[in-house]
Amino acid sequence: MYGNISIVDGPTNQVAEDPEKLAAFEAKIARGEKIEPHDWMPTEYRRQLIRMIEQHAHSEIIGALPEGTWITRAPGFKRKMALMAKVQDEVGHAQLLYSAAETLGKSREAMIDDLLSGKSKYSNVFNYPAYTWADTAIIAWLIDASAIINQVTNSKGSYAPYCRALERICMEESFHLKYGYDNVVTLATGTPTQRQMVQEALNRWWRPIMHFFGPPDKASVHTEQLTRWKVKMATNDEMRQQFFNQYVPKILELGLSIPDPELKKDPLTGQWAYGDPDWDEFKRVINGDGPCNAERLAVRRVAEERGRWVREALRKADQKYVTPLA
Ligand code: BYC
Repeated sequence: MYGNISIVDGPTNQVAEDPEKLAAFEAKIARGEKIEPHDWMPTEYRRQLIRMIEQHAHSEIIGALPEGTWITRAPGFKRKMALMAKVQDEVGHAQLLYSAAETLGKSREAMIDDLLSGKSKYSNVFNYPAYTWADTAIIAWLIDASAIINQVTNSKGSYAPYCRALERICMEESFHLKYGYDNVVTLATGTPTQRQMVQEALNRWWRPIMHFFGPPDKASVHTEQLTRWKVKMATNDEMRQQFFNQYVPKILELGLSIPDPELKKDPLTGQWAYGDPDWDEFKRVINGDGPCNAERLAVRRVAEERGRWVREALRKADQKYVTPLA
């Protein structure tokens, strides 16, 4: 129970909804209209949105960590400034997304508790280490590119607060993409050692980036329901294909190679075929057993503990402000 709204964990297809209200809701979505927080919505729509937006918010704050560790080691003052601004943006995105999820009735405290206890998921990609500066370049270029594909698509969706947050996030992400591309181009056109560094980083991140878009459509649990309700505006495989179409040519143009011997475009269908990116690894990582899962959550727990006094001070100041003096 969150506030006075009951949210059931686990599949809730069994919840009996008022058929008239459900039909009106679905007709509204079919007409392309947006749903606002005060509108009637099925319990399952609410639950799914909380799940997805909350995971997205967690991904932003955890996603600040791999790049964040490079702030003190960035090559040069300008790049340090740019990286600091990017990391700050990512944390700001989490703020926007937690606020959007709160409109559905789950408190921010409950969301953070679920992240720290391991109950809530966050994006697989942030459970891998950033060994070199080149890793941060690949993250800022190709992970932000993947995020933009996902977010621009879903910003046309049905839940208005999520769409508004995504629109703003995408504007900032487009700067990140340029920053990441600039870093990759610098390394790819630099010394042989720099070229090797960026190629090795690409080799490390390629598989996690394939996983970023979610499991293949045939294995996706939520896509059917979420596309029907226009929460997801494309399937996982469609977004992955869009990434191939847009970014494979750009990667090859830089003289880098893609670590998948089976990757090829079918000239007739225009679809990219690719090798199995090891979906077992994906499952392990999203269920808590990736190279950095424990470390990422441990860092967040320390941050939560260190920030406790600030939250308490703010809460007390707030109470003092609203409680009339005796
Ligand atoms: N990672 O039925 P499916 C950023 C889970 S941050 C982890 O296809 P759905 C950035 C899925 O949750 C931006 N888990 O799911 C920040 C489900 O498990 P549960 C991050 C994943 O929801 C800092 C199960 O697998 N973007 O850009 O229909 C620095 C079955 O999957 C993943 C977002 O968060 C994954 N990759 O579709 C730099 C986008 N994929 O919940 C950059 C928002 C799947 O049943 N999320 N799972 O236990 C989405 O768009 C959708 O949730 C997904 C998955 C496309 C990811």
